[in-house]
Amino acid sequence: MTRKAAFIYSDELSTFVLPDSHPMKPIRLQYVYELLRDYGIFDLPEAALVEPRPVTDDEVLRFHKPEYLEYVKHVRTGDIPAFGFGPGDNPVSDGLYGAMAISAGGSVVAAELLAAGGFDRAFSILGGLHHAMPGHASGFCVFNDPVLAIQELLARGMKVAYVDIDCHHGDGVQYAFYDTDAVLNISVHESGSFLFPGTGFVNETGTGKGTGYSVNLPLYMYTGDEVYLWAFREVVPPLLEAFAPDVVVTQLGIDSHHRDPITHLGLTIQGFSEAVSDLADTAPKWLALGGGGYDVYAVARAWTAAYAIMLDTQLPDAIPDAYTERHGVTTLWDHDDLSEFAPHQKDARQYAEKSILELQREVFPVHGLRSG
Ligand code: OKP
Ligand code: ZN
Repeated sequence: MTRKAAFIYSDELSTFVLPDSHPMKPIRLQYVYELLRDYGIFDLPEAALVEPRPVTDDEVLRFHKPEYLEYVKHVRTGDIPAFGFGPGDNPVSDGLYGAMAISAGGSVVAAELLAAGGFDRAFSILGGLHHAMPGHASGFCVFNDPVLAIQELLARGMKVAYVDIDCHHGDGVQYAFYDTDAVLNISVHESGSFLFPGTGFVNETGTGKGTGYSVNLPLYMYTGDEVYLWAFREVVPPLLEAFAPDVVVTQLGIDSHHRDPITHLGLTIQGFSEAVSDLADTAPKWLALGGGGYDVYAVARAWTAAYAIMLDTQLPDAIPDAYTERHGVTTLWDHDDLSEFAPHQKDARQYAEKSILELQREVFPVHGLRSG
């Protein structure tokens, strides 16, 4: 059965300006849209392009502090930085609020479409800003749209699981739901021992009635497809099946790609897509968000592949000529030589195995699963 899948997109965020030295390249979003368009995917009857709207103050205030919202709304280039802003990861600029309001609004629109019933699947590549905290910006993230989208779904009576496969730990989302069993929150990421934000260890399992509802699967540097998919499959599908959500919210950061300039995992577009297909299989309704990804063509190819999975359609490996002429990329899948990662896979497997065993011991029993 093919199901209607919304794609939420506007140019407004792609043209947001950050310093050239900043790893986040907003133009990557336009490259995703163009690749999907050139593949002709929006011509499929199940595909629907939907415009985002700015998030409202009330929606933002479900998670963020009023004084933080006021600051973000009025800040201008050259103002005194506060609330986590400053030179480096989170610079302030004119146009910051407008862009961030669209980013977060896209995710809330996606939640509304799923709750309203016309769509089973929705993808907002504008969002996935999982590090934002109630009162401060962090790691390129201003408004925590995954939290705002989850809040919207909860408010409409849906049972929600969140799965974050960005290379970085989804610390802001974990913070939001750390003490509740209303949301199952799973993050698979490069270990905080090697990467920002330095959290997301296996022993962070939640508190009070939330114990066992925050799940972290940290991985060793250089972890490649095979070890990644083995670890992912040991942990994610069993927990999702046991929790039995109405809707799965996924953060699909592709900074786990072997070419990503700021991280160290060794995934390919194929490996990423297999994990995404598994998520599709376990999600009755599916709200997908973007996230990290600092190799712009890895982003374009990965999120094109992800939207094709949402539509249950296959794309040819050869990228349409018009796109290749403009951008130089030729294939959807990776065909790179990954031999430099091979010597590390033994360590990667051992590291993952330790995480898996600990999760099976500490978290699985909470969900009625065998303790390994
Ligand atoms: C955002 B997302 C030290 C460098 C930290 C922040 C990386 C944010 C990644 N100041 N850089 O999860 O892809
Ligand atoms: Zn990331």
